Amino acid sequence: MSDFVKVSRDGDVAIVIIDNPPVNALSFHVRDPLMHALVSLRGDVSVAAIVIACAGRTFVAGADITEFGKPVQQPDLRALIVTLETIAKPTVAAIHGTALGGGLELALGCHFRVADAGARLGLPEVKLGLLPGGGGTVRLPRLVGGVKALRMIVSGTPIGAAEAHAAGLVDAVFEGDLTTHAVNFAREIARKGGPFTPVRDRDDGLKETDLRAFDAEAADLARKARGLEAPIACAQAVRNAVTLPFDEALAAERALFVTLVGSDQSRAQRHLFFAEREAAKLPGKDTPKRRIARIGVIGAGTMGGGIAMAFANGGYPVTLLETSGEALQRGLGTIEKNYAVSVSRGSLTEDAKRQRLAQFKGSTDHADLAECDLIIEAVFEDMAVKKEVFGKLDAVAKPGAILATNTSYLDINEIAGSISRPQDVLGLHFFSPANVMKLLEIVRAEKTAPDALATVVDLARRIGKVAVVVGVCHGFVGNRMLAARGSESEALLLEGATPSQIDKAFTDFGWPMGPFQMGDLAGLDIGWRNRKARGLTAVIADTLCEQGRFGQKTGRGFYLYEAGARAGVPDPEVEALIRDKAAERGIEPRAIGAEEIIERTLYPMINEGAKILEEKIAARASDIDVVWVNGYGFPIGKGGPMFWAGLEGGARIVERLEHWFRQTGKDVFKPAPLLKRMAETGSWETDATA
Ligand code: T1G
Repeated sequence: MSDFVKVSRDGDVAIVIIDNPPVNALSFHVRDPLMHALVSLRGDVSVAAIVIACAGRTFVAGADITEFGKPVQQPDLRALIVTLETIAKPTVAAIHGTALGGGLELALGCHFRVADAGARLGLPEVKLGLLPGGGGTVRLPRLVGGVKALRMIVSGTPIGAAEAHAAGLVDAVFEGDLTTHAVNFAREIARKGGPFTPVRDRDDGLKETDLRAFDAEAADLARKARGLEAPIACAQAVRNAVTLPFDEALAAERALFVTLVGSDQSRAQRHLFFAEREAAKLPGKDTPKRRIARIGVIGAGTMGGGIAMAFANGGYPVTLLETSGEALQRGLGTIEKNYAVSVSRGSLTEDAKRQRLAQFKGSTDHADLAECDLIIEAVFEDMAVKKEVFGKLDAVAKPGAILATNTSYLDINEIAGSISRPQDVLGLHFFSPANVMKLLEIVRAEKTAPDALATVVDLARRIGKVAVVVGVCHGFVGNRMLAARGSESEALLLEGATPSQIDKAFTDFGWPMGPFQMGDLAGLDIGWRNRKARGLTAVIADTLCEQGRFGQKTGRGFYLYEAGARAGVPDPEVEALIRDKAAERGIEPRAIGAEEIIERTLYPMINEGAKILEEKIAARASDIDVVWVNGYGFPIGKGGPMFWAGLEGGARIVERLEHWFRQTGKDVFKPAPLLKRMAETGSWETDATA
């Protein structure tokens, strides 16, 4: 017996309970006693059937990810499953919560699987840069067929119990006391008598697999892999299951797994898994939270409407305030249209759309915000306007209401200092579209109360956002580093790189799009307005805006957009403009390679990240990675800018920054002390975080 695996009896049925909080990961201290229990029960003639279940909130959620990269301690998961399949008496996995990864693979080692109606089952290893390494790629197709197994394993998306039952992955779905149902199920199966066929010897699913359809689907998925190795390996492993004998396919799976688990991409994705969870942790773990029942949003424009939807989608009633009935109706109309689009795409039911729309209450009277527990303003990005709004909130909001600004840049300490309750003020920086983008920068101002901060961090999780707590500075973490990343864009254009060449260097790196494609998509006028407000210029972008070329929305920006096209094509007029401006400055254009483009854009961005850590604007380097992966599309296979800096090598980054500093004299290339220290130690730890 062990604390992590307990065996009890219900007559002739043995019940093995795994109890390894919080998610019953298959750590060594579970595998070892579990193996002993299975071997003992296998030989126990008084046992007619075996049920494997879990205590706590979920069935096994996978191998223990913290064990990866360390020597494997036997028995490993594969040995457990092999032992399971030597047991002649019926074995039944009783699944509740989420059976994921190694947890589902353990269940596939059983003859039967029964599930609670609310259970979800999946093989999400691809999200860690891996593939199911416990036989999941070879056993799952035998039950659900090759194409469904391919989709489940390459997407990593779990399926519900009903779908799993329909697909043949589970043998029964129950409501209520799952263990009792599982015991009765096992006893009935034993009574009927065997033999009981292990999944490895079943071919129900394989027979129905159409290899041509499979290969077509696999090719399509490969095109979407965007440089990630794991999705390709997953597809190959499932194809092996469909075309090779079991043991050959299993050996091939193992080889692919070993390659992936040692890869930088998987290390990067495992880093991000823990980084996202770390980012949401605050000092003072048990800080009391304020009660949040109703949300107020001021401004029903693009951002305000998206923020309101994000909360309505999370089940919160929202009071949406605008300055006029006409603006309010326009905002509510846009929200309704957005939900209608989701319904037409099949990602939302009509009923859910009605429920969400019912969460909204429109108003043009600030007094209606008095009942709100959290009020977020998404008004014009101007300090005077923000202060005016907060002055009104100070007068109408209930005591203890949290007052949040969605500002991207402005000084939240100044906003907080303009009202009587700075302890209730913080920033909630959503990313557009706010109802879609996962990232939420939570900006802690100097006087923000700890419970207000803890409340919104918890709230972020409840509405499905990835929260990162950041400090006050111009642009916080994401936009401040974005400015550093783009500071050389114009210089690179004037020196001879075309927008397409720069964008291609980015997409080849793994970004979904390059800076000029992104500018055209977001609208060049946004940056133009920001630059003018700060007295800055960007000769090419400013000229384009003066010509009314704002990007996709005007059909012309850095690129030309044929009617309605999403992808732009190079515009000879823009390239001529760049050449003219270069000539005016006596700059002789030259060929500029991708390596130089990356050095003059991403290295300054990492340097700015080092400064952000030195200034304690971010608590951890991994927080910066979480911001960039979830807010700006930094390729997950590179783990975020600060993790990638480790792969690239701090010394190389310092050396190249010093080179460009000598070439240009620009501060953006002057290596930050912490970056130099990281180049020596390999670590981003600062004195404060060490
Ligand atoms: N290993 C170790 N720790 C884990 C873990 C895991 N598999 N899953 C979660 N944790 C920790 C997590 O870090 C957090 O810790 C706490 O548990 C609660 O997690 C061989 C190779 C199950 C849906 O990828 O998707 O099996 O921050 O905050 O929101 O083929 O956890 O409290 O210290 O996420 O309720 C495959 C990963 C592994 C599933 C629950 N399995 N986990 O979500 O809680 S690889 C996965 C999740 C594998 C085999 C392969 C989620 C969850 P802390 P949480 P949650």
